[in-house]
Amino acid sequence: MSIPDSEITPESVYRNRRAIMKSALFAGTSLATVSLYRAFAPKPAMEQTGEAIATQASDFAYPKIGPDETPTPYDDIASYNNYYEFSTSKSEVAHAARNFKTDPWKLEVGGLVENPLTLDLADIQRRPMVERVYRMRCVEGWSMVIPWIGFPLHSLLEEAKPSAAAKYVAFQSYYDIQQMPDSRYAGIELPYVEGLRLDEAMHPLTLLATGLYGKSLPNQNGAPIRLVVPWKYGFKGIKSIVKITLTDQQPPTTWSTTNPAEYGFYSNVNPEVDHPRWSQATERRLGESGRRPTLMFNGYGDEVASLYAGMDLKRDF
Ligand SMILES: Nc1nc2c(c(=O)[nH]1)N[C@H]1C(S)=C(S)[C@@H](COP(=O)(O)O)O[C@H]1N2
Ligand SMILES: [Mo]
Repeated sequence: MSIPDSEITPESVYRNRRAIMKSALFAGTSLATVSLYRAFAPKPAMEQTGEAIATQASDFAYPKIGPDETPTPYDDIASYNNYYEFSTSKSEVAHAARNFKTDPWKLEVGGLVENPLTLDLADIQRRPMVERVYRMRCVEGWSMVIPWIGFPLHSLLEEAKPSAAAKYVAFQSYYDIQQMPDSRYAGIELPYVEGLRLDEAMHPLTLLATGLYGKSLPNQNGAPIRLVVPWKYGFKGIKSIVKITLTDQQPPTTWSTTNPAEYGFYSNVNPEVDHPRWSQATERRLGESGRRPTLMFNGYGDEVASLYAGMDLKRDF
C-alpha cells in the first residue's frame, strides 16, 4: 500500500455542498437534508474548526481537532482500509467490497432492553445526523482525521431502554461467506464482534457512523452503519453492524479472543502501553511525512478519562 504523493485536498471535496445535498445518503430524507442544510449554510469554516453539524444543543459539546490537523483526504480514507472479511490487504478492501449489498439491511437492538428495536436502512437513514471530525488511531501505528456523519449511539440505546441489569453492549458485524469469499484467509473467527461497557457506549462522543465527508459510507468503511469510538484503537470501530445486544457480562471481542496477550477489551489509545511487538508512543498520520506523538486517549482525555478513574490502564488495557 502506498499513499499517492498528489492527494486531492480535503477542501475540494468538502466544500462541494451541492454534491452533499444530492448525495444518496440524504436523498429522500428531507428531515435530515433540512437540518444538515441549516447547519452547513452558516458555517463555512467548519472544516477548519471541526465544528459539529448539530441537530440538538448537546451535539455542539464535543472536542475539536487541533490547529495543525486537517481532515485526511477522502481518497485516502476510502482506499486504505482494514476490513478482514473482504481482504487482509488494506489496498484491496475497496475493490473486494465494491458489490457488497447493504440494501436491504436489518439492524437489531436487543438483549437486556425494555424496548427491542429492528431498524431497516430507511430507519437508519432518517435519524437526525450530526457531523463529528475525529482522529482515528489504528493499533498498527497509523492514523487519520475523519469527518464522520452519523448519530450518537446513546440516542439509539435510549430508545431501546436498557434494563437495570444491562452493563455492557455487544456488537456484531454482518457476515456472509458468499459475499466475502476471501474471508477464509482472514485468520480471525467471524462474524467480527466487539463490545463496550455501557457507560462507554452512552458517552456522547460514541458515534454510529453512516457517512463521511457528507456522503454515504463507502462499503469499505463499513456501510451502511459502523461504530466509531475515537479514544480507542480503530479495531473497536466495528463495521457493517447487524446486531447490538445489551448484556450483563463483558462480551467477547474479535481481537482480544484472537490474541489476548496483544489486545485487550478496553483498547484505549495509550502511548505508554506498548504493543508487545512495537511501540505505541508515535504514529504515522496518513498524508504526512514523519511521525506524530500519540496522545493519551487519542487526545480525548478531557472527555473520557473519568470513565477509567481508579483503573490500572496497564493491566486492564
Ligand atoms: N467488521 C470489521 N470491522 C472492522 C475491521 C474488520 O476487519 N472487520 N477492522 C477494524 C480496524 S483494525 C480498523 S483500524 C478500522 C478501520 O476503519 P477504516 O477502514 O474505515 O479506516 O475498522 C475496524 N473495524
Ligand atoms: Mo486497526
